[in-house]
Amino acid sequence: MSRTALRICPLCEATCGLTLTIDDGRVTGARGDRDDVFSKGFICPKGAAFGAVDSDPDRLRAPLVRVDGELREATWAEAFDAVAAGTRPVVERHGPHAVGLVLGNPNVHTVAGALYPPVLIAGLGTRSLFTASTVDQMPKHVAGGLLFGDANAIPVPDLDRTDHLLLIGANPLESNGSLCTAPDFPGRLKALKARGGTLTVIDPRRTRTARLADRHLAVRPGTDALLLAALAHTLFDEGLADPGELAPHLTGLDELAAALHDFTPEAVAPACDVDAATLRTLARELAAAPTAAVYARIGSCTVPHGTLASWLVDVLNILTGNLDRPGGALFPQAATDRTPRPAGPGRGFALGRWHSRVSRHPEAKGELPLSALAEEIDTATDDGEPIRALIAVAANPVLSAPDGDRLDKALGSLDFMVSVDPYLNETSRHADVVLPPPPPAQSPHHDFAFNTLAVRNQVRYTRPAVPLEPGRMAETEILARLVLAATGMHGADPGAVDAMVIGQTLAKAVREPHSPVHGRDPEELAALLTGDNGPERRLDMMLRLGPYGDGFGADPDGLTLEKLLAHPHGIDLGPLRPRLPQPLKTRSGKVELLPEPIAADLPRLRAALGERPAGLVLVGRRHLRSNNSWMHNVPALTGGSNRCTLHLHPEDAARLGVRDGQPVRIKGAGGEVTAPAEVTDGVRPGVVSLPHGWGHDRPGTRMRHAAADPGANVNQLLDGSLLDPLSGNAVLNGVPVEVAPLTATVTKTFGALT
Ligand SMILES: Nc1nc2c(c(=O)[nH]1)N[C@H]1C(S)=C(S)[C@@H](COP(=O)(O)OP(=O)(O)OC[C@H]3O[C@@H](n4cnc5c(=O)[nH]c(N)nc54)[C@H](O)[C@@H]3O)O[C@H]1N2
Ligand SMILES: Nc1nc2c(c(=O)[nH]1)N[C@H]1C(S)=C(S)[C@@H](COP(=O)(O)OP(=O)(O)OC[C@H]3O[C@@H](n4cnc5c(=O)[nH]c(N)nc54)[C@H](O)[C@@H]3O)O[C@H]1N2
Ligand code: SF4
Ligand SMILES: [Mo]
Repeated sequence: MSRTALRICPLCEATCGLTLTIDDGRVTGARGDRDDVFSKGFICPKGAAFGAVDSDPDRLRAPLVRVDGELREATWAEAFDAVAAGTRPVVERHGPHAVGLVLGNPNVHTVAGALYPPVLIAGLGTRSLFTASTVDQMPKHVAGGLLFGDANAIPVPDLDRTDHLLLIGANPLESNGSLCTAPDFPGRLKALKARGGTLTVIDPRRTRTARLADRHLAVRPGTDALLLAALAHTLFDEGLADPGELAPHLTGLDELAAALHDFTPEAVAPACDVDAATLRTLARELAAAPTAAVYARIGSCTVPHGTLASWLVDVLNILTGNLDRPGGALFPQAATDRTPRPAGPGRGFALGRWHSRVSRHPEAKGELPLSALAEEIDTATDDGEPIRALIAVAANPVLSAPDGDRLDKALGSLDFMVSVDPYLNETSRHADVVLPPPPPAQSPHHDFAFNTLAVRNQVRYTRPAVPLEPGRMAETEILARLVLAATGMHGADPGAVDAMVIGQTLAKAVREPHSPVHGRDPEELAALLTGDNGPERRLDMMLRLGPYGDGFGADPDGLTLEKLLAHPHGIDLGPLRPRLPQPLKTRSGKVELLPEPIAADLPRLRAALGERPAGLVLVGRRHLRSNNSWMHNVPALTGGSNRCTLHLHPEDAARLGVRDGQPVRIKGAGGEVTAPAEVTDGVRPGVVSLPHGWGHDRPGTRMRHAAADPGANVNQLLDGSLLDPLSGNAVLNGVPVEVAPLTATVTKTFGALT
């Protein structure tokens, strides 16, 4: 019997509502849900392949436990026994920091990943926390932390209302957007142009997004901070800096102007290959547009000056009066956000409260750089223990982080490792216990993370589209049991984790004068929660305490889980609204325009004015039918132009004697890889591009389709030493490489090596 069910797509940040067709408990089709309040029917090829992603035969069906060196299927009870037996002795003998925690990208796409990792981090008390953020957007968090006092205060471009979008280092026509949740991002860009707005794209590649733009500037990789500094300089220089209504909320405007004094368009132009006149024009256009937004993503973050670039993006939005105003860049307000506190000074944001053991990298947002994970495992020092046990949840750092070969060896040397992952892949193959979550159709969905970054305030929740298959365990329960096993409470009821969080949250809420439940009895409130299980009760609690919530009866028209369930296509909460000064948590209670760590990093940017290394530099790229490291196993999403080839410009190809389709050797500080050349003027001269997430040729994995066309791991070209110092973010773009045709002799050497 065929039926349909709604399911929010977890495959990228756009969070489209899907209508799944289900036959005999299997997803046989997916189309866009036209009634979805946010996505209104939009779907992309990945969403359309939801059924194939869901039913991949290589997904693990039962836990695996290593016995006599070999991973074998086990019961859930055996698996959690093994987790407790593997982690507890390490904590007891070597202390909490000897247990490392790696959280990968899909955690922001699951209910489980939102609700349980914070409990695990707190319960373990480990400082050895590494996430995908430090190979991605940590500079945005640090910039938000320093400017606004809150690392999660990330302004989002008001795509649907802006008159002018300056889009930097992002390719939403392939990625569908990031830190800017917008179903049908491409359609929204086209609508911007249709209403007479302008789109400028800054990218060393002429991407599909760039081809849509009114103007495309092929910047030299890694130099966006210089370019943005020149724009900000020009605004001051030409008297165009006008924060307007923001002025009372700002401190440090004069100091900012002085700090940017040297970054004239003329000084910056030779470094970034954008001429001074164009830089001035960009600045004037930003200032002149009725509304404008600067939006920069991964190409501006995964570079040596990632934090400065991210800071300058916000600075430009502020100097043009576009922060916090419709058509500019605003702070979303999600339904599960904490009860908004009254405006006023906050605790501020601190960096470097502790440091990594080996290279003394400062923590940022409680995290250490993923680039440093290998050395934190494989290098002994006098002060403190190396990581001996590792918990990896939805993470494949062997492919996603720099120098996978070193990390691969390091993982092999651990006393114990557990992976929560649906696949036996390059990382999870090292685990002693693999805990496989069910496929997405069997999981509930709510976007705790992406609703805080969405271009429209809205709230949606979908229950599992099909029931759990026999032998499956919900990922929420897997993580709750993992919390218990790793923190010395092995065997307790997993519901105890939710009950504890609910108890603590409500106890705190009733003490807060601004809370709608101030002064009430937490136990009485807990008894009011609805939902089929612990995670649903937690969602109900967050909704009810949140900015649109019913406050447990204080506002009978407010949100509850019950109300949300009655709106299966979601509830629209309106366009983004100005919120300042409420979101500010700096000690001054103002936007601090020139925070001390930023000022201290500016000399490094000034030095970059004179740096222009010779030779080729590498950048990445994404493909619409791919997603980081884990979707190459779905036949429907592979092939065609979705290939791991090295894009290089015809001029470079001619100079190097490389023909289209010929295998080339690419060499970087961390090693070398080979890939077929794809000669294209879609990259600018001097720049080559190789996508990430490939390299599926390691033994002991079980991703058969991916292994048939493994591609090369671009991150093997990195040695992990290049970081943005303020955020610890890896430098993945603008990396120097050498490229040469793969000659017969080299092929032979390679053959011998592999
Ligand atoms: N060179 C280069 N490297 C990059 C990037 C780049 O642009 N260039 N991009 C970086 C970025 S932005 C990111 S976010 C990282 C991503 O890096 P990771 O976080 O390591 O990434 P993924 O490949 O997205 O997936 C991680 C794992 O999650 C598993 N998984 C999938 N669905 C689920 C689920 O529902 N539950 C659980 N528990 N596991 C699941 C997959 O099988 C996979 O093993 O890569 C980074 N690496
Ligand atoms: N189809 C698909 N969608 C995805 C993903 C995926 O792997 N596949 N991954 C998801 C994840 S985890 C993330 S974080 C987002 C990322 O989303 P986006 O930030 O949109 O990522 P990309 O598509 O990699 O676009 C980055 C662009 O930056 C350019 N670039 C590289 N170096 C520089 C530089 O120095 N300066 C400038 N100005 N540009 C530069 C690259 O050429 C590239 O076109 O996408 C998400 N969506
Ligand atoms: S755009 Fe993203 S969320 Fe929408 S269907 Fe495609 S993969 Fe899913
Ligand atoms: Mo990412």
